[in-house]
Amino acid sequence: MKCKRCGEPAAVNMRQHRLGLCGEHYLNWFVSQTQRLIEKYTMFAPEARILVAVSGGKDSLALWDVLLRLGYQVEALYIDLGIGEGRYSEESKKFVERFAMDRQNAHYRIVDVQATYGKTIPRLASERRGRKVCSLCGLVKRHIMNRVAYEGEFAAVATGHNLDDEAAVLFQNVLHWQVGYLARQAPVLPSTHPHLARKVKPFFRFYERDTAAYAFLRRVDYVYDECPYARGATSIFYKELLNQLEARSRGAKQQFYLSFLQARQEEGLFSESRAQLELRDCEKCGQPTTAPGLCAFCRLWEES
Ligand code: Q46
Ligand code: ZN
Ligand code: ZN
Repeated sequence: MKCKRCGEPAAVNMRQHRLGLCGEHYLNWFVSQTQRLIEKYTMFAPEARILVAVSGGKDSLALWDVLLRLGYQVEALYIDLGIGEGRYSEESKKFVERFAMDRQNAHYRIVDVQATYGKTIPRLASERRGRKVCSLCGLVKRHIMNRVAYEGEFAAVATGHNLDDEAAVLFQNVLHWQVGYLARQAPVLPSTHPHLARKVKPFFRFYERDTAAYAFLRRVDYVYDECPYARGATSIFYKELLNQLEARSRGAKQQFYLSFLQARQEEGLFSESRAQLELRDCEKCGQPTTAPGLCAFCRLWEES
């Protein structure tokens, strides 16, 4: 296949778009597509300060790279969860530090969960038998992102979720008919409380292999190992299923997710379930909670 722009051999072939591009034109296309989506979905304004959540993986580092190239005022946040007896988290952190060292203006901050709150995620989970590590981890990460965004007065938190991630979550939510989750699954989540950050996903239209191609062509070095707790996760199984579907029917993954968004936006699917729950301020941290007293995050640490 040849590059559609210049006729040179294509380095990336996006079957879902029937588009092949050489390395140079692919990188330009990827960056301008991201900008187009930021504007189309009014994710954030050109002068806004953005906090990008980075894990050391390809998607979040690629997003940081693209936002810097687009000239946004962006700062990264790495949350050290203390996973893999520190090894996995340490490794991941090194990729974040190396990324920043190679680029001017790549500012970042690190929140070390153990140093800040007293325990690593695996330690916390071992004391909370019956609760899944990933559910505790998600709760802690969300809290920290909201806190840092609030304290640092960032306009939004950007994450590197791609279309494969979003389609797998959608598949899971549909399989269990999780109406509440379906109502809140979107590329832009507005802030509904002063302590709750606006959340945006500028890569939500890219296939995972497209973000991998971008990272490869830009020589972004990232952590290859997965979090040990991700192994065997159902979300990975759902991704494999969707990839099988995609292999049979080109563009199926994209259609599955984008049709959902369209039905949500144009036909008001799940709009009734989006009605706001009454939120109160947590007595300790000020973040919103539906329960009186402490929020789930503060309760977690009070109990431990
Ligand atoms: S980091 Fe945390 Fe993930 Fe690891 S423990 Fe689970 S949620 S898998 S994105
Ligand atoms: Zn070209
Ligand atoms: Zn709280």
